[in-house]
Amino acid sequence: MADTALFRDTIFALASGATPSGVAVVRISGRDAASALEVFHVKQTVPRRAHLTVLSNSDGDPIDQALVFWFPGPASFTGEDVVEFHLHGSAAVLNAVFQQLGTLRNWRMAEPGEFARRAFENGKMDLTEIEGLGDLLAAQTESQRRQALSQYSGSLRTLYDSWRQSLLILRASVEADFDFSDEEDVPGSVAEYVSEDALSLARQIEQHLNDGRRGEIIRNGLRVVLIGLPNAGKSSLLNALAQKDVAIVTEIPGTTRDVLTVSLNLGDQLVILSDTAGLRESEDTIEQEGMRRAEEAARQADLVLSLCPADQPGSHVVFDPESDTNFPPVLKVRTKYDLIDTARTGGTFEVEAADEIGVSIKDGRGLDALIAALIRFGSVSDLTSGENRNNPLITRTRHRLALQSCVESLTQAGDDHLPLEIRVEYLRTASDALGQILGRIDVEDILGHIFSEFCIGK
Ligand SMILES: Nc1nc2c(ncn2[C@@H]2O[C@H](COP(=O)(O)OP(=O)(O)OP(=O)(O)O)[C@@H](O)[C@H]2O)c(=O)[nH]1
Ligand SMILES: [Mg+2]
Repeated sequence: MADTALFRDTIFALASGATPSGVAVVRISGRDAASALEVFHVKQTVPRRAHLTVLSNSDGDPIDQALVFWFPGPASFTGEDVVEFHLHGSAAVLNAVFQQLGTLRNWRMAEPGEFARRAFENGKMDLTEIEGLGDLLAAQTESQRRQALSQYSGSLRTLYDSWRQSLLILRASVEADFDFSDEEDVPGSVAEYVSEDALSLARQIEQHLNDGRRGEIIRNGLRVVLIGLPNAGKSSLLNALAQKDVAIVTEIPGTTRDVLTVSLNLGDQLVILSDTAGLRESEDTIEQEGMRRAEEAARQADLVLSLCPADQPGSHVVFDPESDTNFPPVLKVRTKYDLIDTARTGGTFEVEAADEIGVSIKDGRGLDALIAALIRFGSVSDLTSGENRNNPLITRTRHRLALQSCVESLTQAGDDHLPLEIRVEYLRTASDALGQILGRIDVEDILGHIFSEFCIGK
């Protein structure tokens, strides 16, 4: 067990939700955790077994009836000695327990994420598993839950560890060949197999990177932005999808000025949907600012829905995506589709084109098809289940950047114009990049950030 100042104190915290609650779990971890049992006069406990007893204070007066768990380290969440009290969830019970624990020397309340930090430092979990745990606690949709659980259970760790392992073996064998070559009997194949192995791993990692950001979309939500002419029906569509009157709808063009965002759970997919100001030539300063914001939001989206009313054919507005390869994908939506039936004879109405989805919020048609298209775009429904479980997705920019730098190093390592000594060095930086994702090396500066996102008690 790592023995630094980090582990000097025995820490305690409420590990369950806000009181009052049916049950409140107090978690205690540290080298003196066992003395919590003596302090409350708990007679005997069998490790990892529930023990129903009464906790009493120093005067022998009962505090509460509790279930007590005793997890001697290292077989515990943190790897240290851990005690858990399952109490009745009232403020008074918790105050009495915390007051007693606070009198002990070198005992204190835990900081946010401190239990997880200890688990990490004691090698119980790597950084991807810690992040998976954080995501699991924050999960709101089924797909987030599945993905987080898979990462918490080690899916990314297993994959990255196996890549790191094969790099270590490759380096070791090259270095062994180096020693051998001192004896003037140079095996010609060394340079070749370094190239072959490094480039083949680079290809595997590139394939893993080339996932359409689906893991990040599951975790952060699919960012969808509605754009179109004034009165195209953007705010009406947002309200229909949110099933709430969130945005103001009027027949006056230019109603919406600000970007308005709602979070929706569509078919297990978290969708962050934004309504924007209608796009048209305007002298109005407020409207111009609204359009600037609309464009900015659209450029940051994963998917843009470009709305065009059925009675205004050919008026899809997009910020010239043709000339901008970085513009997000656009899905065309033909709104007010109910108007088609009433005025088909007028000749100005355009039927839905092959690449469009026709919707009407008046009679609800096309809304299911639109939702299905959004879910398909996020294409998450089966990604985190079944066979895809063995194909874990990247869930954070942190992972993506490290994997990209790993691929760069591997490409250099595979370059047979470079001297072998340099290429071996690139193998090392490649495996360090993987080590950083796992938190095995050089991550002190990001640890504070990751653990501070946890709640107290985790
Ligand atoms: N018939 C019909 N009318 C619709 C439909 N959707 C919206 N409308 C009407 O079209 C008008 C404009 O709707 P909004 O949702 O405010 O349009 P918008 O695109 O948000 O407009 P701005 O905020 O001005 O850019 C309102 O009078 C709505 O009632 C539809 O599906 N069918
Ligand atoms: Mg609007």
